[in-house]
Amino acid sequence: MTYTLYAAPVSLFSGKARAYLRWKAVDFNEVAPSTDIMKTVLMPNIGWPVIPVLKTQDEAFIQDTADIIQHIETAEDGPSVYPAGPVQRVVAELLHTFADQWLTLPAMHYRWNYNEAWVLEQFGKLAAPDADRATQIDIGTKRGAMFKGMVPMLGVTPETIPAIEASYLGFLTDFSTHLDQHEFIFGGRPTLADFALYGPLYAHLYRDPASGEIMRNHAPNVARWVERLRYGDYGDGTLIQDDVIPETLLPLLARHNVEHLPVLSAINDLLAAFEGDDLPRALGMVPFTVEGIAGQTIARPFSLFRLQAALDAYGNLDDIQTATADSLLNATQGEALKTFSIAKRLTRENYKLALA
Ligand SMILES: N[C@@H](CCC(=O)N[C@@H](CS)C(=O)NCC(=O)O)C(=O)O
Repeated sequence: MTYTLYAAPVSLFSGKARAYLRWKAVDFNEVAPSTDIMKTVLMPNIGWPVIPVLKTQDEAFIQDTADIIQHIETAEDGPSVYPAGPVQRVVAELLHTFADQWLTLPAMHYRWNYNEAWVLEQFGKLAAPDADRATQIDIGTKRGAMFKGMVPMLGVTPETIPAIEASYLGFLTDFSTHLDQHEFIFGGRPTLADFALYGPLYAHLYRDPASGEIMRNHAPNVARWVERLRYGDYGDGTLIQDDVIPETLLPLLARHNVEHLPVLSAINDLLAAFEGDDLPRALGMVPFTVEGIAGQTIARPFSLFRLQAALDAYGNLDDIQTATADSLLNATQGEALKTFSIAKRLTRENYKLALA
């Protein structure tokens, strides 16, 4: 008996889940979310159209990549995806937040502003695998409209595009410098942060043809890291010991703290003011600044749910570990994280974000 992963090559979070399951050597079949699968499996069991979804041997359905990972970590043998060091765990969860909730800006920008025709056809092939090409493009255009519509909501506009591109290329340079010295985020095998980063860096920024060319030209090292995860070249297995954080990760953390932390803080203010029981997917718009250029981005309370995992890991540190984490935060413009408190504790209920 195997697991079933409802997922698609074109989907960001599918890439994250698939790469993790492969590394974990879990036996699974991947099923594409055709219109029929959406109607007969995903909608009845999850309640809204989303991938990836994991079905277990007991016919239980799991949605949200963090929940899928956590479930498999408990249910299956093998090395842990979570780094052993408690401070490393904080860093992993921060990079998880950065990858899932902030690198989606360049991911969506490059997909929709450099690869639109290609991606619409991909959407069509998924929805109607047996239809002719013209029909697929037509269906794909309809299916893709929602995702395309998200691009300006994320804050990708003619004014912000040069800054988003400059920041992404800066990120690629920083990550490349890290990969000059380490095969993965914490050394000789992938951990949570690698799979999280693989989400945006695979489907949208490597596999979409025009994006892949940019990555290979600007940061061939990062393209090779994508390929290591894609083809199962997992390194010698030795992680960096003694809870050491490689210096080369500091620029990645700093980019998160400078660009995304003020956004998280503004979303937290909206969450504090929110009254009601059912959390909407967005609480309005909040300002951001990237490379000196200001924009507005959608205030997703889900982003705080990822941050909550990082803050929980930080809260679990003992005094000595807290001092280490604090000097790391001081060195990466992350001081605000030391006292950050999520306005209302968040959880997942019925495959949705909810107030705990
Ligand atoms: N937090 C979710 C995100 C899943 C997600 O956003 N999936 C996209 C495809 S990559 C989707 O199906 N989105 C539909 C929607 O957001 O309405 C996870 O980690 O699984």
